[in-house]
Amino acid sequence: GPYTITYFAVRGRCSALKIMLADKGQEWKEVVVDFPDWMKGSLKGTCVFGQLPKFQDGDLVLFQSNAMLRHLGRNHDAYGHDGKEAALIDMMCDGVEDLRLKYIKMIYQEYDTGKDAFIKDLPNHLDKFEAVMTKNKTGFLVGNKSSFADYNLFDLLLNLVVLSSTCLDSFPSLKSFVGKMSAQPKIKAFLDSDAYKKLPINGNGKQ
Ligand code: GSH
Repeated sequence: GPYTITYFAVRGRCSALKIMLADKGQEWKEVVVDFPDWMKGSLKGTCVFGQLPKFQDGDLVLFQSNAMLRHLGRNHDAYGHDGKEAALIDMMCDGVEDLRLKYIKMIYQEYDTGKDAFIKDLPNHLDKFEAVMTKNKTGFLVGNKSSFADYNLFDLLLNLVVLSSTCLDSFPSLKSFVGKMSAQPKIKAFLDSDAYKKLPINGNGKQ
């Protein structure tokens, strides 16, 4: 395929888009950057916001993982049927981003002191996604097929289940969503692959 992903050797902010690419039957190249090399600064200096991931689609170069998801949504028919669905998909993706940022902050800045409080507060965030998923009835957040927001939510939920194995037990729609997404043959093959399994979720080894 025309896609190249440049990132550190973690799942992190590339996992959702790789799951999406896998489900869409796409191939991609990967450039893995090790942290000592990154610290030298020459690649960082070429990144629009000084950070990875970097995503290339031919001569288009993108930074910001959610912009990458949106681009793939446009390219692979995962951005709703019309402008209204697209707006709702954007909204849900931003909601996923809010929760992902809380997760990342806890993992990198306050794992030892904040993990228990994060898990305790998690239902107050998951119930919002549960309500949307239950109301929509199709097994997806918006409309009747998977959008980039679904892949983003799915990836985050996989991380949250690693953090707290029971966190979805009181959210049947989310639990069924994770079960169904995980069982999609192309997604399952990707999640079972060494390429996926060998990568830690986060760069500091915490999960
Ligand atoms: N909002 C950005 C996105 O979604 O892509 C966040 C990117 C980000 O936080 N990148 C981190 C990074 O490049 C790794 S996940 N850290 C190294 C650095 O800042 O020098």
